[in-house]
Amino acid sequence: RAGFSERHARQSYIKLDPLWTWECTNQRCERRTRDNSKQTPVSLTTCNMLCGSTQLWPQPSGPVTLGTRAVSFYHNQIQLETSIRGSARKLVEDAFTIFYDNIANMVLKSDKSQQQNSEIGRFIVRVHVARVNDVKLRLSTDERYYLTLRINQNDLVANINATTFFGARHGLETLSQLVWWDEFASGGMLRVLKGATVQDAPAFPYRGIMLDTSRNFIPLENIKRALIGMSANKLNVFHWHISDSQSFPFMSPRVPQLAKYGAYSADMMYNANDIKEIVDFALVRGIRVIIEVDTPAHAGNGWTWGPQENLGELAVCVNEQPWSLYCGEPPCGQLNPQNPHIYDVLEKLYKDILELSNETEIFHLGGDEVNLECWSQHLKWEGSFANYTDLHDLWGDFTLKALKSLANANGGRRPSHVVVWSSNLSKRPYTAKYLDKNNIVVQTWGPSQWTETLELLMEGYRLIISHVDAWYLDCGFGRWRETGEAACDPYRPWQSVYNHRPWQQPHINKKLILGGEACLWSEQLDPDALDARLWPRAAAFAERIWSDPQAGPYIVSIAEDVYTRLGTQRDRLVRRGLGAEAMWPVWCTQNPG
Ligand code: CP6
Repeated sequence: RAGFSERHARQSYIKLDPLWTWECTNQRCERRTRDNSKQTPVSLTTCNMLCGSTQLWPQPSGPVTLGTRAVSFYHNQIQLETSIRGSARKLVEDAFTIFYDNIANMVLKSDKSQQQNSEIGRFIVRVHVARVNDVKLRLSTDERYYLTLRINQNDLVANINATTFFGARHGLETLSQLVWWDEFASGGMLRVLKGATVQDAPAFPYRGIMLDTSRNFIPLENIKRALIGMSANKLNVFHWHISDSQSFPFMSPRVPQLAKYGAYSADMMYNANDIKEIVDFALVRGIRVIIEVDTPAHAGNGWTWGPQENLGELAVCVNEQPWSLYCGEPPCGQLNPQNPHIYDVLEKLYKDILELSNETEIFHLGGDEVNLECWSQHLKWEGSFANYTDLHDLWGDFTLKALKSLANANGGRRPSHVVVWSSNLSKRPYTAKYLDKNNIVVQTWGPSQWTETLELLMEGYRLIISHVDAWYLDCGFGRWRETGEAACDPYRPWQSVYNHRPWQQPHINKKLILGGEACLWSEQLDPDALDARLWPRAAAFAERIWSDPQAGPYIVSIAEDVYTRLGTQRDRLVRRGLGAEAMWPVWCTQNPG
């Protein structure tokens, strides 16, 4: 769709004066007033594309060469050519269809029609994938791709070479960024650079977005939009924080009681088919889905029943007051380790999660913000429970038993990467007792100044980094936790997200950092706000985690090209139907009226 400003400029009855055009000088586009009678206006996008300044986002990590000449074409000239077989075949075809539709939509959603002639015969997209049966995304998956674009006879030929489907899909994403809709080329025309080579590979294997669907329910349609945005930014993990103390929307086939008692309503639930739909939707977009049922804390509504009445409910201190004594956030609730039935329930639940997400390499156990006061006041300190002098050991024992349930659910083996949120249990002396660094991965979320990240690296733990002061996209860190007031304070702008480079510290073993995750908690987020809360900030995160570009030679630490490229990427997200936030006034990038 045309930008707001373009549409309105056209509709206004007053002739706008002066009219701008964009001119390339020293690989930089500058706005000039246009001599209305003589010059054809040039849009900012066209200027940028032909100015030798790449408009790729995220910036590829390998060498890039881009031509500064383009050809015009029609979308129906694009065709896929691939000889690959195996399971990757259908995925490549589906990913190509998504690529094709994105380009077709640039034309179909514009209120201008194509008027120029095509300058090429065919636009051939050749995709080569070496490992055609490697269609499961793993941490070791080779996501590299090599893209070339050149004219051959009368045809434009794009070659995408990759080891796996996942790399090929990234290549298509990059290719789509060499194409643009030129509003002003005699009416409107698709254009594509005539020559390019791009070598690219991610800096980190784990590039995640976490979305909380418990505090406020997020419908499938909106989750899919988040996945669309992720795929456009080469993010590859959707961490689905599917439950919390407020609601339990996951309709687990083996334990339906949890959603029956815990969902906000029958409409606000995810059933098995819904989850499969999301997992399939994610896979063609190069994304794996990791479902987290947070325990033992952050579990309340949904757990207020017990299969054996005499053992009590599955959770304690649910809705207990005053909440600040018993949990991090109202309403309270924490699993009841004196009801041994919780471990059967967890095993069934874990089995459903493993099956539905089709994900057995990484499993998220939750484990954050356990409140020992809640247990201390609500459990009976008799029998074997009388032996606990430090309740961290009760927490640790719970964790080991939950891990046993997980192993049982997974055919007797603990998944190779079990993620837990950082907490007091991920500190010494509990780490050595309860968290085996060979298969436990810690997701650190404390402020970046805290030493937890460094200490865990020193102990040899593998990490996923989600520092609250940089990569939390919600409003949760601010005043409301202290005062109960709703406020988005401090709001982390995209620049803070982008500038965070927690691995730029001396004496750390960077290999232990599997990657990072931008987290979006939903206390103050519902489907209507989701797109804008995510984009373009999650795109800024994506470039940091994909290619980790160096800080530029500018006084401010963000180079000018980052602004231009992210602005272009933001426009692409809007064109794909996402409600991404504006980055600056229209004035800064206004096209000829
Ligand atoms: N919910 C859960 C939350 C938070 C966490 N876990 C959270 C804590 C502090 C801030 C934001 C969010 N809302 N389950 C911590 C991992 Cl500032």
